[in-house]
Amino acid sequence: MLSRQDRIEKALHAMLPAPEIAPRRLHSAMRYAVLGGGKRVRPLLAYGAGELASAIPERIDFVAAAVEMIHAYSLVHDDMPEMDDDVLRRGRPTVHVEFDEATALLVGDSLQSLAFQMLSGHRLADDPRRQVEMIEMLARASGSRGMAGGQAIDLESTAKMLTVPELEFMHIHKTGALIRASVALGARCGDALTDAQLDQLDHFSKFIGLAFQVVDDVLDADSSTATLGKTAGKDASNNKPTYVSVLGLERARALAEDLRDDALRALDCLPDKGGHLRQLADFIVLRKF
Ligand code: GRG
Repeated sequence: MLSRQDRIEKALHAMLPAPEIAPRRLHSAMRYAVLGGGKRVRPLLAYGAGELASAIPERIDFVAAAVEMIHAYSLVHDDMPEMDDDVLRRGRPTVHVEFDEATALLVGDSLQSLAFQMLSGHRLADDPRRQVEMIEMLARASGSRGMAGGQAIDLESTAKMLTVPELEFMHIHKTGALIRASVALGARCGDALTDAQLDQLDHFSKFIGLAFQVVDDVLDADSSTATLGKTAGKDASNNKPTYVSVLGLERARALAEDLRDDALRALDCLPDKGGHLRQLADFIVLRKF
């Protein structure tokens, strides 16, 4: 049996257009953006939630690949000079550096479309209404009321001192919405969970999404470019408000632990106490990159 990590690599490989298919440069750049490493946190969350719901693994593959495609698109656009202006991602030159800016824009656009093609072109749920609901969930999580909206708030926040609730609002959208959708969509590939259990999973994903961002801020402040595979210290050099700039390093670390504990508590009433999601919660908080 393939590990979850192998499953997602294989699925992404198969779902991305082959580099020999025209337009070859765009397809090569899409593969470069998606297949070049990455922790695959969002797909792993989708598998973890899908397993709890006794979903058919082939169904979860499409959801896991779709959320990773949306994530990869966001990274490609975020790295462009108009946004974060970065040259290093996943230990390699960013897409606009390796290819060019116009290609990077098109990579993001095409990955977003491909994600929705994966969710709409394959059977993911027995009830078609549930599948439409799932597609809508990903659309909301990615758009102006979700990730893209969070990015807009982030851009407006440069050089501002935010309060903790304001920071939280930004990150619930920018990072949290896609993490929440990854769990929710994975869980909806199966039907073994009650509505109350789905609600508990949603609590888990909200806590773990915020914990993910707090840890990201800590690592940016406290780790090296070589370890992270992306430019360290970017938040401070871009004058961005972060959990570290607002709370300080130690309190930010403690907050990440508290959020992890809240997330784990939310899993207690789920089958196998949340199974693989418990390990993922630890990985998200203890990770070094
Ligand atoms: C451009 C619409 C648009 C949105 C961009 C998510 C995002 C919004 C920007 C990424 C910038 C950033 C560093 C956000 C902080 C948290 C985050 C998403 C980190 C990167 O995700 P990881 O650590 O990356 O899961 P890998 O490479 O492991 O997949």
